Amino acid sequence: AVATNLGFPRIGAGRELKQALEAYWDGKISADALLATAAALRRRHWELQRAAGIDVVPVGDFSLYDHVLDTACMVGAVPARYGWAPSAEAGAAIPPAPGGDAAGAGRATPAAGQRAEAGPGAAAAAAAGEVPLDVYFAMARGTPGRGVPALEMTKWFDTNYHYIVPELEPGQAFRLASRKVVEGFREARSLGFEARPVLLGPVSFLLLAKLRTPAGAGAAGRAPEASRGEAGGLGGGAAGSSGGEGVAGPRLALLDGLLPVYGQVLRELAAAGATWVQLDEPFLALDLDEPARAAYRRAYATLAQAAPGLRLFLATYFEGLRDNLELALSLPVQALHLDLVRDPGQLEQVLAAGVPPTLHLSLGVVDGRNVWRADLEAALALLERARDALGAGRLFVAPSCSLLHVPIDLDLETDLDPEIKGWLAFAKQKLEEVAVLTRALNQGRQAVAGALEASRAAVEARRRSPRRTRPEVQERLARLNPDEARRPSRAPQRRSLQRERLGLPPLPTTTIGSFPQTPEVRRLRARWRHGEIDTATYEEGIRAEIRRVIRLQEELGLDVLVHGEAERNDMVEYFAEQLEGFAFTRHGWVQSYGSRCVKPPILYGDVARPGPMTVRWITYAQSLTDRPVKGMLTGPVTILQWSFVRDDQPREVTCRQIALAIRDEVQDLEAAGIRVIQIDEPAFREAMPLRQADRPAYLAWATECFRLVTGGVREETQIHTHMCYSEFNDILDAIAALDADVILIEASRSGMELLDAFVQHRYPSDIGPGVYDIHSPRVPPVDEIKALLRKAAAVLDPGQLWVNPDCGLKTRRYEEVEPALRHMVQAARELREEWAPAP
Ligand code: THG
Ligand code: ZN
Repeated sequence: AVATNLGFPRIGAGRELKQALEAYWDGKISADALLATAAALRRRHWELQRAAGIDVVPVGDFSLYDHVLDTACMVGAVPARYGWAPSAEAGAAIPPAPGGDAAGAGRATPAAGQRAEAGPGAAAAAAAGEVPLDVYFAMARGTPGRGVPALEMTKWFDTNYHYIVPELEPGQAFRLASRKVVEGFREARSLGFEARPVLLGPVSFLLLAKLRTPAGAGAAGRAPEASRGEAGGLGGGAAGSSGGEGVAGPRLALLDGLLPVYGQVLRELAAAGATWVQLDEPFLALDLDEPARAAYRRAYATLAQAAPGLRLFLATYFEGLRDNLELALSLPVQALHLDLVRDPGQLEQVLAAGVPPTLHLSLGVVDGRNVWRADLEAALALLERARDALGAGRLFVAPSCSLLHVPIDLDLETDLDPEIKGWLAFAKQKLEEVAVLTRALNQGRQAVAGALEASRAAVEARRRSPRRTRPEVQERLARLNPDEARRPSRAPQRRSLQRERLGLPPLPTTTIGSFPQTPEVRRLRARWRHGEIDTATYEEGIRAEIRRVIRLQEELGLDVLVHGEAERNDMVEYFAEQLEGFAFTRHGWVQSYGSRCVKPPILYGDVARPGPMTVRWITYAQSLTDRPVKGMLTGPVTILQWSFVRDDQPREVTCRQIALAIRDEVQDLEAAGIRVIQIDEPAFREAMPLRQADRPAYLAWATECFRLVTGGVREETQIHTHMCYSEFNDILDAIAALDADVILIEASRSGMELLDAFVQHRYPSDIGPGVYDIHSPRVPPVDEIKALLRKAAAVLDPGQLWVNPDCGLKTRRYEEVEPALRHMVQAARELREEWAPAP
């Protein structure tokens, strides 16, 4: 058996890539310096993987921004607005692209930089016609100065990683326009590594892309930075959607044009000496219809012929093959990777179905999505079963998926509680586990007896640890009564009661919760964290900020105020830090998008709330004004989804525990006189299972958890929720079942089209469709806001409508926020006049 890895984190243990990228974007370092940092990281990461005992390392998994964007560049799918003019001629003999003024091109390409690192060989001519570095970044981030919007961005399956959504057009022509993976392979080879190039497979590439349709407007998805104008006229779905004909058909029609480019890449890789190529096809483990299955057959029949002698390693992950098992086993590839963490049972199914004699299996037995140390005994049982059936010579041992989604090295966590640290493994440790398992297969268990014993002891220690369990939490869960997750009446009945109590006008105005985090606020928190100022000084600083934010909102004339969240960093981290059952890392960064990272908390035990978390700040804010101030909380599903969670009990049990803790906070806020409480669930949609069949069960427990949070409040207490990053069409019944009084959503970017679903489902509660896009610094004119509200009022009852921005204001500056909110309030006032019933 061969120890292998499907992909490694890119950002660097010290976030070196983040720093280099941001310095480059700021004009502080050259392209060469950025590319040198990237090359140094690749080399360091290959060395780390080899030292951990990995026989075959991945290449091409590295990216300066995102691997889906890399793939779009590889196949020359660069939308015209980036000013990169592909030549009419096809193939390699293309003259250098003129660059075009949208992108300020002319600097080195990523491939050129890697080439420099890889030494001589490919000459400058090979760079001809390749996508330049600044075109690449323009696609990722837009060009704010010139107003060229970025490509959209959306979640990579059910992870917290965001990919850049390729934008294709009907009849899209493809041609080889980046040799990053070929150059990467040469680079690894020249450094002495046995490497397997990794490509995003052609079918998944098309299913992840959007098709620009000639007619129609509006675009879903998002791009949280830089300027985005109207992405306009895009249709189609992205990760997580089915490959249904209605949606995916037009994209899959591009397959025949795409395959020759993949074929060319495979031939160039073979010529460079590659023996295996990994093709990632996560969609092969999702719901597929017949046209999508046919696309898989066609694609792999073609690719199998493209480079005779080159062996194809087809990687599935994030789900089991289930009904696609026969299809997967029938494709003409030489290895098939299975995610045995998500679906351990599929090994037996595959063995029962009959593994073709020429097929290798790659068994993903070490969890690439979570941070727990593996149970080597259990993993080995699966591996030995496969070895006994197929022979060790036909096996790869691997993590379940790319390690992109976990931090790099547990050894750096010197402050972590040693007991909890003993339960964990990050990327490096996971690869060591893969190596141990491979040795056990090849040389027998006795060859790794020490490691197996250590694993057994760690598993046992975690199982036995009193740190994991809190009897009072478990008893409370066991005693839960369905009535606790229910308000006595439904939202429409509560509406007038609440509006009267709160003294709200029609079209009430509010914000999502956060106000700009100024450098002063960030510095205040940092100085307190580092012990440079005492708690009293810190708290007075936060109170001063709250005073400022409340005054500003009163002056602007907003109806429901917020305290501004100056005391919070990341919302999930903020709540997790105040709950029992979570641990935190110092260096456990995971890439979220581009240079941006998150440091997910590690939820290891039963969750409890030792005391109130937000009451102090909210009641202080409420003491400053007569207008209602909202209590701001993060919902249980989002805390669950954005943390590393325990794997020793179902997610829904963990989620209920979090819900009970937040419920207690809601009760305390209400008891302290807070009349409006908002429970944010931005991750509600993305936590949904990838397979259709699993969704109803998820939606049932997720809505129950939300209602568990809010179910204890009085009729007159108004519950708000906010969701972003969401398409609501397929989950509207669940959203209605949340029984919130007000839902504040992102809708401006789609020109209120997103409301159609709420209309069709006769959504019963109030809706605040965001009236301007906070992800852009642009200040929306009053008339534009009024036009959006008119659109909303044309389809909804105006008495249902709220007026608010589409997301929190944390990342914006007051220079933009103040005039934007002023316009928003003005728009609401003018429409109230206009719509007031005639006297
Ligand atoms: N919190 C968490 N997960 C998230 C989001 C969040 N996932 C989805 C979405 N929001 C991701 N968006 C971002 C936006 C900004 C940053 C990261 C993810 C970001 N990170 C800082 C950086 O990389 O410089 C680090 C932040 C820090 O110092 O804590 O800017 O809101 N959990
Ligand atoms: Zn939001």
